[in-house]
Amino acid sequence: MRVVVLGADGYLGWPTALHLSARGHEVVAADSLIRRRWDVLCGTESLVPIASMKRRVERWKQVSGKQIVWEKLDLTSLPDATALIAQYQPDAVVHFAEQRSAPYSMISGPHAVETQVNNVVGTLNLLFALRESAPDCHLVKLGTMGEYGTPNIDIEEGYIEIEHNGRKDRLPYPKQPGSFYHLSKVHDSHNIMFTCRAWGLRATDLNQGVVYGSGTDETDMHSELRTRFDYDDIWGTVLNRFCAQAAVGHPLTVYGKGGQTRGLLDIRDTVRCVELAALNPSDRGEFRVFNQFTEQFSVEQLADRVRAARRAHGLETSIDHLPNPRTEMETHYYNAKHQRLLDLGLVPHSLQDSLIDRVIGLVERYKKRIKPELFAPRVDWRFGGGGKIAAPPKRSLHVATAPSISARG
Ligand code: NAD
Ligand code: USQ
Repeated sequence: MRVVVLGADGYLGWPTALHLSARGHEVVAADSLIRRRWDVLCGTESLVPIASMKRRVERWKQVSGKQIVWEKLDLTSLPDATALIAQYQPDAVVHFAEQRSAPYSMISGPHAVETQVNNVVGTLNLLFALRESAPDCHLVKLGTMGEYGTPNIDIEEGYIEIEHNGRKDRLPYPKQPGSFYHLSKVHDSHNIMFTCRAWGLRATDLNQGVVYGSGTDETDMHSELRTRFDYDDIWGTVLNRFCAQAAVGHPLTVYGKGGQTRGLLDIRDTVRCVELAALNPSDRGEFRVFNQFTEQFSVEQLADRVRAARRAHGLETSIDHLPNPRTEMETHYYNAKHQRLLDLGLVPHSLQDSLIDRVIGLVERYKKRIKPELFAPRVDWRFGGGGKIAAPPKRSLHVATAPSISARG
């Protein structure tokens, strides 16, 4: 396949680009590099030093003999999105390119607006670019399990059969997202579903759970191929944060009671799931949803797993229950289906102590770069970021002048 990977400079986009290239697909990697600027604004930084995209693709060519084409591009520019799709005519587009932090989206009004404009406008531009230049291309879009929230019934994969007043239908599963970021994914899902119905596009929404792990076989091949590792309060995901905290002897920061339950997966499964989805495209006009996670854990269970892995080496780790900065249920029912990727052949990695040891080992190597002040949460769902994190810079949206109605006939 020829695959365009959008968001290819990110934690998941870069390993996915490498994985697809290693498996013989033609890869075009695109990113605006905005995440590196968001890090500066938040006072955060990948724990593992990451090479520039130019350097990464050069190193990959040298290590593997394979070429990845690199394009710097902001998806919020409609002309740029259109030109990219028209130039490469991809079989599949894998879309990771969004502001993906829930805490970032809850800092202030401008951060919420920036998140939703970046994500919703970027995805809309991509949909128009696909309609214009590659209507047969399969869009593989990264959504999130957080679109569903934590309902008191089983979570299905995208759709639910409902019987109401004696009539039945298969309808989109109800959405109860927990942040302005998670809401942006819901808005994307609706826009994509609509364009499948209205224009006959084909798309798969991968409602992914929380990812953990420090890399993949390909990122481990050379220090300049490593992907980012976030451990801070804004970008760090829960298990990676707990591993970083354990590595430096900091108490694990469980928010509230810790009964919050989420679907999780190993980063090595993310890259495989994306490839499986791309290799098995949906039909024209079909909006398909896969729940992309492999196991579910409560936050407390994750903390216990990290503590047990340390104890196996004779090391004690303490757990702090901090007041929860988020508005979320701390004890609740959670049972989410995740069968469809298994049906396509996913052989999942379950969470093992050896993986926790590996992540902690990586953190220990870069432990001098840890800023312990980034372990405590700075953003509160009710009161925002208290003005301590810089406001996003003003960005203009490069929306092309629309052709006149008469010109389009
Ligand atoms: P990341 O922040 O590491 O990477 C996202 C990349 O997208 C960054 O390199 C950024 O520069 C780029 N980007 C953002 N907006 C862009 C735009 N308008 N134009 C071009 N590039 C842009 O995030 P990640 O952890 O790799 O997540 C990738 C995707 O997967 C996101 O959509 C996220 O919502 C989804 N996801 C992530 C997780 C997780 O645990 N990391 C879980 C579920 C879903
Ligand atoms: N949590 C703690 N302590 C911490 C960090 C988090 O208890 O130090 C808790 C949170 O309160 C939450 C859970 O752990 O209940 C998960 O938090 P997270 O920061 O790991 O994940 P989240 O904010 O949901 O976002 C991450 C990614 C996002 C992706 C999402 C998948 O940043 O891009 O969409 O995971 S999901 O959670 O399934 O929606």
